[in-house]
Amino acid sequence: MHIYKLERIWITAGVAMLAFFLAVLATAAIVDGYVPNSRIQTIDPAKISETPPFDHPGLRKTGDKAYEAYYVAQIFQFTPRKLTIPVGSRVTFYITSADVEHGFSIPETGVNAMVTPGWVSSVSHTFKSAGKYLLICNEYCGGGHQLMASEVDVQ
Ligand SMILES: [Cu+2]
Repeated sequence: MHIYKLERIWITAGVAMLAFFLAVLATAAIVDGYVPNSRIQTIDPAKISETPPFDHPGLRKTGDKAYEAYYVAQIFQFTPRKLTIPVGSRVTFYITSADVEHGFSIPETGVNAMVTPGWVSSVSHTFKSAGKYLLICNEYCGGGHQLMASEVDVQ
């Protein structure tokens, strides 16, 4: 089979780039202990109800317009069902799942995390405008997936 010189150059460049990116990923995973950035710690999914702070999910004020929100995702709901915060608040969400893989997304805000049983995911956002933000599960998790929603009310 004949391969033109220019084709060979592009194939070589493509394979070299792929090898380079895989080497960067492997280095980050092995040397830096990289895990997907939303997963910050492990938790026993069977003991969520007795593991602080997830034993009392909800909002905690940590400073002036700074909050931490602890969520438990479970078929087919988020706990808490609703958050109310003032405009301009920065919220760091901590989410874990009690059963299966869920999603945690607030459309048009950049808040988007995968929620895996056994892990705590985290994502932060500053709510600069007032409104009722819909918080949804964006990973198919079963027959009632479309019902799985919560609300962030920014006043
Ligand atoms: Cu779902």
